[in-house]
Amino acid sequence: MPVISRLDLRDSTPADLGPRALREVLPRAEYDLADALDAVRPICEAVRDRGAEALREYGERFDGVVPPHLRVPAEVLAAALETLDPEVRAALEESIRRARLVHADQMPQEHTTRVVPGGTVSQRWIPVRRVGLYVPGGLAVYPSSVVMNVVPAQEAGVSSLAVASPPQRDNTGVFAGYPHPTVLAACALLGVEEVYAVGGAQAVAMFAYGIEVDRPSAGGDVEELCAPVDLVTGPGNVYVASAKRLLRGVVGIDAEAGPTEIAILADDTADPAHLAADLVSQAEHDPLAAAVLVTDSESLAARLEEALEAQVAATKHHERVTTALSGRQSAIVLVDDLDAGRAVVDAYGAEHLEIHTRDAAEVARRISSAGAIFVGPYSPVSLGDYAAGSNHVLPTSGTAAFSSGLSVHAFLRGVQVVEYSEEALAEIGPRVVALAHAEDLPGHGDAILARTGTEARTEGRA
Ligand code: HSO
Ligand code: ZN
Repeated sequence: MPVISRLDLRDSTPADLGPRALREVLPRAEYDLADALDAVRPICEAVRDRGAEALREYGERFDGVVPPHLRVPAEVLAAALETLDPEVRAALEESIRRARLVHADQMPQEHTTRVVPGGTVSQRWIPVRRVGLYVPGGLAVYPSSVVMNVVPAQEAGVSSLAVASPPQRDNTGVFAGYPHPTVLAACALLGVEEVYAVGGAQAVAMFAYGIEVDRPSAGGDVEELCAPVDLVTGPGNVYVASAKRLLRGVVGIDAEAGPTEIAILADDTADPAHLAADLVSQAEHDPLAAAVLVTDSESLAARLEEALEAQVAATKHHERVTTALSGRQSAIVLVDDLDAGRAVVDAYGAEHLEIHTRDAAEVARRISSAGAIFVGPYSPVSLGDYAAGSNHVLPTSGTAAFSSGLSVHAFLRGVQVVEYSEEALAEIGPRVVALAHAEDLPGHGDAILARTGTEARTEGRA
């Protein structure tokens, strides 16, 4: 079986097909939440109704361990930081520093528009009050996701912030029954003190409903209580995504992340060894991960296949990688030219898109749909995963067509502040009254007239 399949779109005209039709022929992971939604509904209800007791039961059932305390004690967070490998600590610190630079620069300006003399509309940005950040811990552990969720929230000015991550059954010593020590250390480095040993759908439910039921735990010294949050962010598996869909409305939800995706648009100048390494790098996340190369070069396609054969055989998680690359969600897509290639990657709307072409920056400027774009030979996705300064929580499954990666904007609400003087209101008054009557809402007009001195005109009044 070939390591990755081919899809030949040469002699077709992708740009004329239109994005919808094109998306139908392009490979993508089947991602159906229906079954998971049924599984997740009773879990969310149990957490709502039975609180901490249900969370402990699910810890045992799904994570194979009951946390000693649902809220990780401060001394455990401190121990995680103390025992963190210095090299990993230095790397996390640099990742945090770069992410702070980028996310601080994203902060929108407050401004006031003087619409007329005496009439202004100001734009204010107010941080969400309390957020819950989910950090997965399944096939891999994700301290980098702690950074990518916490930094934009902090830079946006969120004042109350909690992290949840599944307890790890293999933890030992003081960490037994808690999330992975590196995840805890990342929380400690960022100054996050409220961390829960809760994973999966039940973590989203805990954030949505809050946990008020308390039972003195073994030591009796930790208060197990999580106040409900206003917004939940962070990636997760299909159960986490289902819980988000179910609880959207009870709580704000930033996105339902699906399996990770990398698409590469390349011409014959690309280095196949680099491309193969980048496809493998994202395929190692998940057997459902998608890896797609779009190219106009038959020779590059052939050289990439060779490079992939060699790299897949040598990579640590080769089973996962093989499944992901040979799955129907991954392919080498051959097109006639780069214009056709651009139409294909735009229609696909990948979570990550790398550009390896002549004039890569110019090609990148013309891309209209991708979660994040990585330009040229020295900007691989794995740089962005850890330390480019960009965020790695990005839209998947084609949702880049209408949504964005995580940034400070997810944690801010824009509020318009309207202030008109008496004169400015009097000047526009007749126009408002005319529109109010056109909509048969004369009371709206009266609210203006009551102020501008003119008699109220509500019809049908004596
Ligand atoms: N590529 C993942 C993020 C990640 N990679 C975390 C390594 N660690 C989704 O963007
Ligand atoms: Zn990654």
